Amino acid sequence: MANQVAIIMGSDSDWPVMEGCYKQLKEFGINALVEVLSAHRTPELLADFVRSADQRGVRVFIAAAGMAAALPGSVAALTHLPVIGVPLSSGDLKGLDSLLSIVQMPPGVPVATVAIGAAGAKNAALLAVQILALSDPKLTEALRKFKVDQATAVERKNKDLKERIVG
Ligand code: RP5
Repeated sequence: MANQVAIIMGSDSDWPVMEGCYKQLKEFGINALVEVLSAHRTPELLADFVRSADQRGVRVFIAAAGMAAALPGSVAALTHLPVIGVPLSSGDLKGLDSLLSIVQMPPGVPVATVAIGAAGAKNAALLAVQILALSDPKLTEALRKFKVDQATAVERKNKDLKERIVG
C-alpha cells in the first residue's frame, strides 16, 4: 500500500521530536514517508517532492520546522492536499517563532497548526489518521479504540492517585 502520509522536516535535527509523530502513525499501521527538505535551504528539491507526492499516493502532509518556519506554508502553497504544521522549539525563541510563522497563513492557503514540540508531533499524527479515517472504516474503529484506551488510562491514574493520597 502507498505511503499516505509524508512527514517533511526542515532539518535532521528535528527528527528526535518528529520520531514521536512517525511512531504514533505506526501504531495505527501507517508507514509514513520521511524527508528532510527545507523551504530555505533546498527549495527546488522541496517543490519537486511535494509536486510528485500526490501521484505517489500521499494524502496528507505533515511539515515540521523550527525558527522562521516557512516549510509548512511552502508545502501548502504547492499542493491541494491537507497540510499539518508542527512548530518546533529549535531556536532562542523556544518555538514561539515557528508557531507564529506556521499559524499565520494568509487566507487561501491553510495550514492546520498543532502545538509546539512533542505534543504537536503526536497530535499531527492523530489528525492525519483522522483525515484518512474519513474514507477508511478500519482506521475509524482504531481511533474509537484509541479514545477509549486513553480514557481508561486516565481513569486508572485517577484511581491510583486517590489510593496514594488516602494512604
Ligand atoms: C529549521 O531550522 C529546521 O526545521 C530546524 O528546526 C532549525 C535548525 O536547523 P539546523 O541548523 O539544526 O539544521 O529550518
